[in-house]
Amino acid sequence: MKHLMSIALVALSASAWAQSVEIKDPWVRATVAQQKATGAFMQLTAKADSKLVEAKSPVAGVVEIHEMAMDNNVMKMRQIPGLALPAGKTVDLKPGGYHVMLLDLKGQVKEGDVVPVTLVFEGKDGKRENVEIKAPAKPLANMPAMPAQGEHKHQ
Ligand SMILES: [Cu+2]
Repeated sequence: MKHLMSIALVALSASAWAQSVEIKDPWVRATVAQQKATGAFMQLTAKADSKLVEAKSPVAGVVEIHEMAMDNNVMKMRQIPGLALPAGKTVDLKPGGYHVMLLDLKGQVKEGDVVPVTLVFEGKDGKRENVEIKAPAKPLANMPAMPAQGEHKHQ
């Protein structure tokens, strides 16, 4: 009974936060066999200023928040401590830009798999809330354009 109660509470707080930070079109890039890392992408729109500070997933041993940035004319990705989500502004996590990096994968992420990812948001008051999303796995080839390629060429 106690267990059931806590599940109900978690579900409640998750849905409350799903209203505070809108999460649209989450997806994970499908991997090939033996590939140890991939990215999760989505659009985040916060109602009040907040930050994405952490992410977790049962399919990955380590999950980090990454950005892509130019370093000596080479596009590199690096870990960032948090991704600012200004109120009302849609922040795009996409290939070639910000992404949730899934490292140390426990197995292949196949097209059509549904990958659970827990996002941890921190509000201005420092309060953290978890939201679990289910991101379908898709191959990158299905994307209409590959933004990373364009960014490489412009620089
Ligand atoms: Cu990365």
